[in-house]
Amino acid sequence: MLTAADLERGALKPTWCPGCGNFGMYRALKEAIEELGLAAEELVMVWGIGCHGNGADFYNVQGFHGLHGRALPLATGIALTRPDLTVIVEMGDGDGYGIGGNHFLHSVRRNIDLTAIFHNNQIYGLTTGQASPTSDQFMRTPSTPGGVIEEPVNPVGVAVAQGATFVARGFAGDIPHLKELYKRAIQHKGFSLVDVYQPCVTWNKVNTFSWFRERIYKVEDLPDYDPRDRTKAFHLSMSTFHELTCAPDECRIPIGVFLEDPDSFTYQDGLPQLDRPMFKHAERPRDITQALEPYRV
Ligand SMILES: Cc1ncc(C[n+]2csc(CCOP(=O)(O)OP(=O)(O)O)c2C)c(N)n1
Ligand code: SF4
Repeated sequence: MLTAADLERGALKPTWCPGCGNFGMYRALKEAIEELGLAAEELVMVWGIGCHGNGADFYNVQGFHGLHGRALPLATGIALTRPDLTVIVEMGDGDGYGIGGNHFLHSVRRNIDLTAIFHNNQIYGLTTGQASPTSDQFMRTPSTPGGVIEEPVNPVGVAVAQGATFVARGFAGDIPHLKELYKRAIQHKGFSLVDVYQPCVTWNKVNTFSWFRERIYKVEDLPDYDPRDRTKAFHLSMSTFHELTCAPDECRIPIGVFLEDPDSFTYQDGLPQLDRPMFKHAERPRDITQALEPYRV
């Protein structure tokens, strides 16, 4: 079984800026994997491109560092050929909701059995602070000096409306809560979205740790909390407006599991040929020593 320490790559330590929200997400995920008792050969991770994607260097797992926005198609291929594995995908908001937005939409409606974790820092971190699809309206950034004009993407609302079977939102500043979200998401059968508010301390000076702490509350503390109620989940997803001028008592940001359908029909369920994982259909491994002989130096 993997321990949190096993998941670290020894001397190769994360190079994220000191204080970056990625550290909290890193710790929460390592602990979630340990507490779920996953073995190294049962787990595969896929990353998109961005500061979050540098996690590919820091996790000691079987994994794939994909192209910008293309982590979900790669993960889909893995999940379909190896339905026996636990597949975890990490993406950024620019990566997954921007350039990869179409893949996000279709992965949700297909209900591919995997866990998608979005590092939502509401900015392009790696490319030095341009506006992303989840940047607040009117936010000034190097690419929007007059302020963002358009409405941000509402990933939780999109996923709920598109028939997602597990939708959660976490906060990188609440590691114990985030770890529990990760565990539930990984155990869910079907596509699991965990959108995580991950403060970028270098480029987003508005949506900071303290900004979130003043506004966040947990959906499970609501008196009528029922994660099976899609209509309520959608209403909840709409109460996330957090314009820059909004005072803490005027805008409250819910975190937690918005939606969970424990009896979901996955894409894999619709493919009876996956009863036997595809790799088991392949030929037995062959000895390629002879084929390599001409290249020996
Ligand atoms: C096809 C393509 N377009 C643009 C880029 C440049 N690029 C690299 S990272 C990045 C933004 C990453 O932002 P985000 O996904 O929000 O992740 P973060 O760095 O904030 O974790 C961009 C635009 C690229 N690598 N590939
Ligand atoms: S630029 Fe932002 S997201 Fe990237 S490592 Fe630094 S603080 Fe984190």
